[in-house]
This record gives sequence, C-alpha cells and structure tokens, in this order.
Amino acid sequence: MSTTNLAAYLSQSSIPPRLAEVLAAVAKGCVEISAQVRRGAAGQIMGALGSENVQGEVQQKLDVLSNDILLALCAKAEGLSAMASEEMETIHPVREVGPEGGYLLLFDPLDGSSNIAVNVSIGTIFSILPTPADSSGRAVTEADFLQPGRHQVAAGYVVYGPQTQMVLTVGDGVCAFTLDPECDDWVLTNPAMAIPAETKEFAINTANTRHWAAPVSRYVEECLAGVEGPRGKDFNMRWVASMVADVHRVITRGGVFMYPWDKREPNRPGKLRLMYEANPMALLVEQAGGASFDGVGDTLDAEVTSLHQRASVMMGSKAEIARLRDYHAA
Ligand code: P6P
Repeated sequence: MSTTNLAAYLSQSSIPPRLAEVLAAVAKGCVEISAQVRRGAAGQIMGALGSENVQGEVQQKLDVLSNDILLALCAKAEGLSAMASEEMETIHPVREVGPEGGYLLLFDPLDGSSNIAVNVSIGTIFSILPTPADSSGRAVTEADFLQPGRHQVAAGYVVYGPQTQMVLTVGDGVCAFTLDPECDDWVLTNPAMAIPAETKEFAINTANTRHWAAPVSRYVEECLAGVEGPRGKDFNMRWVASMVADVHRVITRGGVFMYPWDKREPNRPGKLRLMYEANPMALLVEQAGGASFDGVGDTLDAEVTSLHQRASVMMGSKAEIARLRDYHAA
C-alpha cells in the first residue's frame, strides 16, 4: 500500500485498529501542542507556573498545557486503558480493560521545556505498552505499567523544530512524518529511517566530564583526540540539551547520544527517565538499526521497578555503542 500520510499509514492491516486509534489521538494532540509552541510569547502560554512536577522540576505553562491536551484527546481512544506522564505522580486510569485487552500510553508531553524560553527545539515523547494478559475486566494499576521496554508495541516522538516532525515505530522499522501546517496533515517524508553504523558525531553534556565513569571518559577522550588519536578520525560534538532534538539528529544522520550515570548522585542511574524517555527512544533507535545501552545491558531489557525511575542512557550508531559496551566490560 502506498502510504502518503499518517492516516494512510495507520490504516494498514498490520496495525490493530485500536492501536491505530491511540496513535492518531497522540498525533492530533501533537498538532495542537505544535500550534501552542509556535505561538510562543504571542500567546499567553509562556513562562513558569511556579509549581514543580513529580521530578521536582519547575513546570512551564506549556508542560501542563501539553499534558492536558494529550490526556483529553487520548482518553477518547477506545482501546486506551490508562496513561502515565512525566507531569503526573500517579497513573491516569481511563477505562476498564476489555476482554480483548487494551493499551497503556506513557509520555513526556514536552521534553526539554527549559529550552522554550530561548526558542530551541523541544518535543513530545510517547510509548505504548499492552495491558497485561491478566488485566481484562479490571482497572489498571501502576504495577501494570512496570514492563520492560521490549514489551512496547509502539513508540515515537514529535520534534517541534523548524519543521514539526513525528518519528514513529510500530515494531516494523521507523518512519517520519512532517506536519504540513497549511492543512494540519502528517505527510510521510521518510518511510524507512536508518542510522549509519559509523559516525563522527557524539552528543553529551561535557560540563559533566569530571563526574563521568571511566569507560565514558575513555570514549569521549578518544573522540576528542581525533585523527591523531586511536580513532584515527576527527569527531564533532553536539549538545542541544533537548533529548528529542539530539536523538532526532542521531536517527537522521548517525551519532551517539549519551546521558550516562555520573558520580554527582552515585545512587541515581542517570538524569533521564526510563519509561517515557529512554525506552521509547531506545526502541526507535534499535528499529532504525542502532543500539541502546544503559551501562549494564540493552536499555530495552532493563528491569522496571517504578514508574518514574531513571536510567543511564547511551544510544545511537551500532558500532559506537558496541565500543562503549566493550569499554564498560574492560
Ligand atoms: P542538561 C531536558 O531537560 C532533558 O530532560 C533532556 O531533554 C536533555 O537531553 C537533558 O535534560 C539536558 O540535560 O543537564 O544538559 O541540562
């Protein structure tokens, strides 16, 4: 089937209709979020709310607005049983799980929102899990969400940059859609995104250099040593400080995105969240031919013990992640 836009893509027989309905609702919500983001200071939605989210981070007005948009629109999708968000401490039940099962939607409604005030790209990240087999006929609990990333049936992000783009996987490769603002249609602009195995770009916040574990320091030092060093080639460093923008670049042209464990908070695996940041991005990267590593094993195999748990994140070009794994095993 020649799919020209998201609606055509979601109508493919390989995608269960109720999953397609959830994805269409997320996409519709992101069109509305895109419009609010683009209005910026011209609207009444800029600035901080003076409140903090469950992570103790200052909430921007757009964080809460984006969260509310997704809650309202996605609750209408018949197959959706419950939602969870970076902006909410507890899960948001929607309806009892039907006899045929249902879906759990997790999202970071507006990742990188500290960049809003300086007009740098931000994004929405989403992940869809199946309801557990034994959940039919009952309400969903938080424990039902605590599934490894490999259980995801779909994942994606929307990057609000010079273009608004959605990058999506339903487990059969990765495709990209570009929002045509003249008709609010998601046009299929890349049917098969593929991450080059090799790269010359890495993304990490080098302000944290002195806090990194030795394998990460070794990897970055070798990149910085360039053509005279063991890598025998020069590298570029990029850091947007917006995961969606950095990972989008990696999926588009290769590279490595890293927010690894560091010794500032030794008991904390990393800054980023597993369930609605690391896992959806890891599925996309793997589906695009890359790899994702949390310092111990594949991100998607990480044990899940709590909804808002954090993770050490290294993902991108396959050969580079293999090198990082070797350095961690040395
Ligand atoms: P730092 C944004 O706040 C975020 O959660 C990710 O989008 C981004 O990659 C990271 O934090 C940036 O963190 O410490 O460089 O500001």
